[in-house]
Amino acid sequence: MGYLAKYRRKYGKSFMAAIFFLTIEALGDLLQPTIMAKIIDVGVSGRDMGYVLRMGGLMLLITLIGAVGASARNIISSRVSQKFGTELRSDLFRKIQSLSFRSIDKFERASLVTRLTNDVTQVQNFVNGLMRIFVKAPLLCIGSLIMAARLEPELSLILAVVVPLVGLLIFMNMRVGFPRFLKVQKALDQVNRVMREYLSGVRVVKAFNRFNYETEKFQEANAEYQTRSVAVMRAMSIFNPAIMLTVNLGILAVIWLGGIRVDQGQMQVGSIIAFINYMTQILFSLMTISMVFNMFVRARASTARIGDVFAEENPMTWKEEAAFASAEAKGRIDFENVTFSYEGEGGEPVLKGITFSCLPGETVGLIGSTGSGKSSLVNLIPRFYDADSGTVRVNGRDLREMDPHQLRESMAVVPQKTVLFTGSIAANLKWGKEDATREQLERAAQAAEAAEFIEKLPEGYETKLGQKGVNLSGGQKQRLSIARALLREPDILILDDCTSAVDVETEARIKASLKAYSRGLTCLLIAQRITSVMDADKIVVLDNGELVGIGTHDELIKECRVYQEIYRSQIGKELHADVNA
Ligand code: DUT
Ligand code: MG
Repeated sequence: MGYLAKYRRKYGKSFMAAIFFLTIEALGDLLQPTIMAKIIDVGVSGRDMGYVLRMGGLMLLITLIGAVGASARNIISSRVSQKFGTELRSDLFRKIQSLSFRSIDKFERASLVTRLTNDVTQVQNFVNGLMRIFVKAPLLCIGSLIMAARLEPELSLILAVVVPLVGLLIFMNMRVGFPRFLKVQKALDQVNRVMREYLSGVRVVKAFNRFNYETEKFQEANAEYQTRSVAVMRAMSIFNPAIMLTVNLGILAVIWLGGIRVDQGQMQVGSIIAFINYMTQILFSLMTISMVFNMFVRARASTARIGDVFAEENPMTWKEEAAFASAEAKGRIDFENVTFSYEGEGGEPVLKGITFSCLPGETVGLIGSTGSGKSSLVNLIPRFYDADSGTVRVNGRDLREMDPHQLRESMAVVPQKTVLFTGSIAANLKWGKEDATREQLERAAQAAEAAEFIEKLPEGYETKLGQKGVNLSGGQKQRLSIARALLREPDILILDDCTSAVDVETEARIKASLKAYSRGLTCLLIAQRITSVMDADKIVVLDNGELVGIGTHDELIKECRVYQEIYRSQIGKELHADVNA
């Protein structure tokens, strides 16, 4: 995982410090049984109270040093893992922000959230665990083996049988457990996915009374999760008792053989106790190792998922030089034989050979049936996506040479789907211009026909939106989002069907004030209603990704079949409505 190298470099030293203290702690643990054996064998059996006290003191001292080591290691490992997790999370967040729309489409938003939260936490926990127990376990295991062998070389023969046997059992445990464990992870992902889908569509679910269907879907996923978990537990269930049995048989053998040797005067009782202590320490560390391996499997899956995001390259390039728009080209947009598909070159094109221009100061209407590619077309202008072939020019410059960041400074987009953020109305508007004054806010709100309803709200511009705040109607939100765009004082304004929830008169007023608000503004206006675009300087008609007509209303109504159809269907209906009224 290449991206982890940075953190390895940064936290390597602290990590080693934690390992150092961990070693002290482990050494303390290793010495204890031997000292105890001495106390029993020399002190107690020799009735030497002074020796017992001296060795007891030593034992206390070692315990103290071990405790200090443990505390230091605890402090370091918590700090390092927390810092590492926080940094990884914010790096990932920054990376996600830099992703192109194509990449975001690819990952699916919800999964990016899981990567940012759950996956980072898994890796963080693993790093923490690594510093706490992982290194300690092999240390204790090998150390205990050596100490035990030094203490009683003959009894170590039992270890030579028991330890490989336990090792084998643990290995088999992991072999059986891993694949099943991965399946549990997958099932859990599925439970999360169903839940996410339900929550994001909860209104629709309730509206269509699909509650039972959703519940069933959830129960299915949940049951699958249960089955998988039970399968793991069942497969694993024989191993722990088997390990315990093996070790206990080993202890039995130690006591039995040790007893014989004590009888023969070749060995002392304390050594047997110490030996058994070492044996349980070995067992304990082997079990810890297997536990950490479990954590490792999870962390590895998470690391890979995070790595996928970091590996995602933004293929957009640009030239560094400052973009100077010549005065006469400022606000100009040109499409030249543009073809575009969401899958990238070779995919099903949603725009085919589009050629047209918006001159500075023009208002260009964009109309066409739903799915005809209107939004896709305007998405190319702020470089949300790059065209597969053909050229898009803004201010007379090829977009492929322009820094998207700089490009977007000079334009404002009102997206089809209104997005407002938690916070006050004023804060939301200021997205358009951070340092906007109150007058500027009011002027933009006025132009977007939003001022009136904002002033009626109890707290006016300071009214909080979103969670715990007020909820606005669809049309009110649309007008706020127009005001936000206007505040930017852009050269190019793109309105993607953003008056769909506003009544016809209000829409007409908004359109009238747009021109007055900002002179020389190039405006691209997408609409479903033909009345919204009828008075534009130029109307572009899209049909199924192709440009099928361009011109003024009068020209199109004569020549363009698609335009005629839209006109007939909409205006016809409205006349009909008038008659009924
Ligand atoms: N499309 C995608 N991926 C997207 C967005 C759209 O594949 O992220 C497809 C769906 C459709 C085509 O592109 O077949 C054109 O969609 P677009 O949103 O551009 O259509 P529209 O003219 O804006 O439709 P509407 O009036 O419903 O907004
Ligand atoms: Mg659209």
